[in-house]
Amino acid sequence: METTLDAYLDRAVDAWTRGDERGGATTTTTTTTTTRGARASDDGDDGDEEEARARASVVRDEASVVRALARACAKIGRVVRRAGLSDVRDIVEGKNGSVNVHGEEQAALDEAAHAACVEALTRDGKCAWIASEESEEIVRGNPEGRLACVFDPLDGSSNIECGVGVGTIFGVVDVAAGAPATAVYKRPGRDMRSVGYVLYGASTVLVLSFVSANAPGGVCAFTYDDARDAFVLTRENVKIPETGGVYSVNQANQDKWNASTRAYIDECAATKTLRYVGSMVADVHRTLLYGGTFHYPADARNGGKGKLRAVYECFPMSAVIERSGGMAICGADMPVLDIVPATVHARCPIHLGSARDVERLSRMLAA
Ligand code: FBP
Repeated sequence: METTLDAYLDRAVDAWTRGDERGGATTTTTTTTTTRGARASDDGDDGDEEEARARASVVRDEASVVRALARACAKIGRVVRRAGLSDVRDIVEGKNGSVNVHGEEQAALDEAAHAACVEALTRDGKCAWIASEESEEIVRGNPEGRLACVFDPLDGSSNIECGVGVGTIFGVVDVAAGAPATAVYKRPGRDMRSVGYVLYGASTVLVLSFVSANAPGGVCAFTYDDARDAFVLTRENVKIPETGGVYSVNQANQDKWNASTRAYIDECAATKTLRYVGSMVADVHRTLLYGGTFHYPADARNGGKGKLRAVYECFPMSAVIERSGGMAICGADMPVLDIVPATVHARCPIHLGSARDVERLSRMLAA
């Protein structure tokens, strides 16, 4: 019997409620630990139990957020597969009129994907804050919410017209009751709880690490089944190979990189195969399954920070890769997940992939 995403999340929430995952869990529930932890010492077991119940209820909320995002992504997948057909806009926004096939349609789909995610998360009501690449400001959700969701609604959208894989990238963090919008990003990426992405490619695939590295089945992949309008579990405990024969980078930028980055990529060029789609989700998904590395190095642009956004592109992807046994750095011995961004749209360099390959780069960057 195939396991749907819904059944998987029910199972995961049960495991949390039973406490199966709590032993090694790394997540901090800012809404409870600080306030209740202190009391635990006084009330003994009662305190612990209450805290456990609070954690489990946050995990239930989180399952609801992941379900809402999956519904939005299933909708986005149906539209992306029809990209180019005149009714695309009608499906999503009921608008028709003055867009040409290229740029604007692209813009319309970015906006449409953004709106689909915000609408689903707002209707779900579990998020206090919603941060998107397509919105300058962080959107206020339910002030009672104990979670916040960050996402890039349609990553790689410049590839839609030519039918290359694009995706949605997302991450969830917990926030204390009444916390300001800055609580969403003024913290290390390691605070990310559920992370993942949806690839709209040959098939629509959701890769999910639920709550923490200790989730049932670890990093899982679900394939969208049109007939059942459901994501079906197709891979569990996804582990990135220790090393790989592929490297992925926009080599056209090499004149903008520092010498050690160039030296590493030159070494790859001499010993490995280059694969670069130019859509982060597609390039990272291939790297996760086949091994190797993906890079968007620091370069002279954007104040030396490179191109990709820390909070809703690099953090979720780095967490997926780390939880599958790989590594993600932004400099020598500098894990991406240790960065604390200054703004929600801050950029950061990224080198992720097979541990042995990224370790080699880290040593070269340190030299
Ligand atoms: P968007 O999120 O704005 O689409 O940009 C991100 C992205 O398209 C990534 O998916 C991809 O890895 C990168 O930019 C490609 O950049 P470049 O064209 O400079 O190689």
